[in-house]
Amino acid sequence: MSKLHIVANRLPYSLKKEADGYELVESVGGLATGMKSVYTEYGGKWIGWSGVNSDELSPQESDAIDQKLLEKSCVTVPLSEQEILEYYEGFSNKTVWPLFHYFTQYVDYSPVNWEAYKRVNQRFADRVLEVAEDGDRVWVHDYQLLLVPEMIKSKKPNVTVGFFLHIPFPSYEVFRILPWRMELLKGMLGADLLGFHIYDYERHFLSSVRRLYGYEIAFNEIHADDRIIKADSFPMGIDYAKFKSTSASVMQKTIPERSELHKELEKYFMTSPDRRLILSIDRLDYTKGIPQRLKAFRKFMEKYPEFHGKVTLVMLAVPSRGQVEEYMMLKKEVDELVGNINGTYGNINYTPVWYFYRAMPFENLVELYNMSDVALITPLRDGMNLVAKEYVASRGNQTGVIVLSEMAGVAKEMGEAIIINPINEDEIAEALYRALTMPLDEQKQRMGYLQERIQRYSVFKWAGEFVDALENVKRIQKEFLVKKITNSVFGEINKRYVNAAKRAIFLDYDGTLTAFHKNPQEATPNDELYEILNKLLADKKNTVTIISGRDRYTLEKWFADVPINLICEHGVWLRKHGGEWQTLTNVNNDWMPVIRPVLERFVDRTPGSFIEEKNYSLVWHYRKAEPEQSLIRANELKDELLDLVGNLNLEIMEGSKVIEVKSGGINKGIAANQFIHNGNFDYLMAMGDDWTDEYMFKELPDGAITIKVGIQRTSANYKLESVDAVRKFLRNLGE
Ligand code: ADQ
Repeated sequence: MSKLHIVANRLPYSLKKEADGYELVESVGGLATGMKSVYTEYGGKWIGWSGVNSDELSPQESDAIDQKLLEKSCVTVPLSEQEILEYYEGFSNKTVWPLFHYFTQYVDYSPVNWEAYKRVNQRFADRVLEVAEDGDRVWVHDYQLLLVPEMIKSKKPNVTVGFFLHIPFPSYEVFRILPWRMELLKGMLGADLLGFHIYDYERHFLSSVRRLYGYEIAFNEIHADDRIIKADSFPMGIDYAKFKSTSASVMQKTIPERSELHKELEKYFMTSPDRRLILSIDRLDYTKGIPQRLKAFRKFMEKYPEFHGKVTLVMLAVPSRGQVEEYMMLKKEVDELVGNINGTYGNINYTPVWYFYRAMPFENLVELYNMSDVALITPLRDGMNLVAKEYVASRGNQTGVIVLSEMAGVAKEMGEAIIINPINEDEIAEALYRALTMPLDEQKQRMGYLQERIQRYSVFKWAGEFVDALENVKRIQKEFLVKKITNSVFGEINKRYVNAAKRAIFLDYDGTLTAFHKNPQEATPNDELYEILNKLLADKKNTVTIISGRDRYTLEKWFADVPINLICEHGVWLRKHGGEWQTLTNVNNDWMPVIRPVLERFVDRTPGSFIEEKNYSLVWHYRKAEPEQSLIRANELKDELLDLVGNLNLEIMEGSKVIEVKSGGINKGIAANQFIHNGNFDYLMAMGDDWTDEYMFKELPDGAITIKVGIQRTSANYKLESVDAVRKFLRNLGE
């Protein structure tokens, strides 16, 4: 079975220095829990940093640590102090982190840090390349390693790469600010599957890919140059059972067995039956909205004096990135606000805010979840926020209310929480009042729904679904490979070609023989193409026809000196070499005055788009228009046209960034079949890249060699990935 390796900035163990060397301490974070089940099950390795500065280790210590970790299937990536400063604290935490959380004012654009980020990402990738074999799967995690997928893929294309981003992916308007945006996207696009917590991040990512790389995107499939890449959302879950069972067991402990914290909390509740606890837990980070939360609590105290002496906010802040200036300032602000609230509303017997600036042991955390009436979770931006889910899992008696920021990814899954805007102090104060006075029945009903949902989609399910989706992309990619013209397939096609006595070859023009151009009139044939066509035409057994949607004047001009047949406007016009233009069907264009004004309206509303008028069709081109707006407009236009075309016997054809309206009863398939009628050809071949060519692929007789250019689904028998591949193919035919 193919292995599955995990790559993350940190390993699932940290190191503790003891008198006789370093000890491994197992991490309990969400990622470590979820991934451990995955990489052990599939026999892979976990590649990451041990958390210790490599400058501090002697070579012997370093070897001993590597060995210990290897016994746990972990492969270390050493980082020096300088690298930690530049790659981790620098580019990861001072550039990507603030930018992706929309804190653009905090972003540090240091080229030195960027260079270190590239170097360290390469080191991670190199370690992966040492352990991953062809056919293995690799799952890369998070914003510290955005370049790793491509660094793996470019060296080992047969390794399937997944990537999951744990933080938000920002809107294109924010992402574009970064000078290294192209490189970061390219790095991510090395993955076969990209996972995000919620659809909004996925959509932002796809939008950046479309705008910066111009790739076609069909739903959530990116058609990159020669590969299909998938993006999808997978909302990360928690180890629900662990929180649930710990919560039950801590509450069943006898009084002497209980923790100090537990006893203190019980004392607090004993003083009065009206006492209430509000819980706030996060890393001390500017994205978490802690000062705003404190201000909202102050507002609540101001508005509802009846709660003085009865309500306490327990605020846990885990120290984080304490050397960075913004974090130091944040700490100062939080300290001052806590002091201010306690000074204003506290007295000898009552402290409104209990503030803990430290990490808590797991059991204490669960005790707090279990004993708090309200969870106040108000990040300004948060990829997901697992605290909200942990609170839900720990509520044994199904009471408790969550006041939750709409800016946290988790809000999408928690319609039963009281959803607030984290900047709106009044709204939060009101929400607190509502939460504290919510009837128990209502609390239980809401919590019941939440528990059912969060329990179902645990971290294990999440990991499992991602791995399944990775398999699925592999399958889609294989489908493409099945039709791909490999050397041996080419050999077969060529053998039939060489043995044939009379051949008909139909070649689409744009996107097949020549790459697309923003201005269609500039997509002229070059010398290489003339040479390829002339070589084909020199063989007297060949009848070669260009079959295109273009108008006849353009093709006539471009191919004036080439002895080739032309079929234009999707089959309206035919000119055999040396002959006159003739129409293949009886058509008229009385309908044009009805349709043209509709298209004109769309041109006015879609800057960059324009209309092309052919003899028997009208075309709306939108290749030069803003990509996302024009997609919406194209759908609107199709809707509007659908209402009109039925009565007028017209057809709507959707090509590559064009919508064409033409008289019914004409298409490339009908035209090609008329052309070969009675021709006694024993070798038929058709090549094309878009939807209009599918008519040829479907309607040519069985046995025809039909070739789709591009990676989209097709009814053709074969696929070639690009114009370059088409040219190479044609050049080699008959050799
Ligand atoms: P974080 O920003 O770290 O994670 P979050 O998802 O809330 O945010 O996870 C915090 C974890 O730390 C929780 O498991 C919590 O129990 C624990 N924790 C918090 N305070 C603690 C304390 N005082 N003592 C001990 N433990 C404490 C990033 C993204 C999130 C995303 C996760 C997972 O920023 O948006 O949900 O990754 O993808």
